[in-house]
Amino acid sequence: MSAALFDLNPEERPRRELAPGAVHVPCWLTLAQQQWIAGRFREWASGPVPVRAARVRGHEMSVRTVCLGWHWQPYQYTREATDVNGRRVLPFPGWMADLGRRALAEAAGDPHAGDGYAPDAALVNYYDRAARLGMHQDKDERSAAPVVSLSIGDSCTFRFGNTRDRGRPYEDVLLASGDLFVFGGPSRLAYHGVTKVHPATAPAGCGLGEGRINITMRVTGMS
Ligand code: MD3
Ligand code: FE
Repeated sequence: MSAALFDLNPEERPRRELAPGAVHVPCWLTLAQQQWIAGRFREWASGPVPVRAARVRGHEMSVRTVCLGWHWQPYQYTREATDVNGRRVLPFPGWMADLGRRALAEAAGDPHAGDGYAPDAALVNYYDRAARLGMHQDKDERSAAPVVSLSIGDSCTFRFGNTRDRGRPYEDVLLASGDLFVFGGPSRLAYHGVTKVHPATAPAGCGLGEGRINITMRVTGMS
């Protein structure tokens, strides 16, 4: 029995709260939804601000990112992508805010849990087979509101750590196409990263032939 195939069986990957506020819901998006979102990604990636590798302390990240609503660059949010081509980023889509509210309701098991949630920025990351994301905290937002994460394409090993430092304790979790992850409450400032992309694991029909897309929705607290 293939380990990867076994791991992707929903029975083997139950929904789980890894730590208070950190909820993993495997297989949340349908294949049709994944495919549609992958199509939107191709549009976003072509401009007005193209998908790019951000430079952090002089080093280019291996992950490439395109932003919606607000443009993220280390370590700030701006309306214009002053580190790329100076153009204003695309607006945050209404359908994505709706999806974010449904995600919070799903993660909490409470149909009203997402009612007040108004994400205004999305970082859309593209990983090729060699891309990694080092352990970091997301603390450029001025709001403690949850982050909603959606994955499409190849699966990856996601490392969920603690709020103190990059080291142990941490837990490695498989994130696969269609998975939802919500990080709120005490988990909002946990260190996390992506240690490996698993090539050729994208399910047929997800809209992405190779590589991995991750969308994170955030509330910047900016105006
Ligand atoms: C835990 N992205 O964009 S998503 C990022 O798969 C980022 O592309 C990863 O880390 C990716 O900043 C991980 C899961 C995630 C996102 C935000 C978090 C985990 C988080 C914020 C707080 C704690
Ligand atoms: Fe992050």
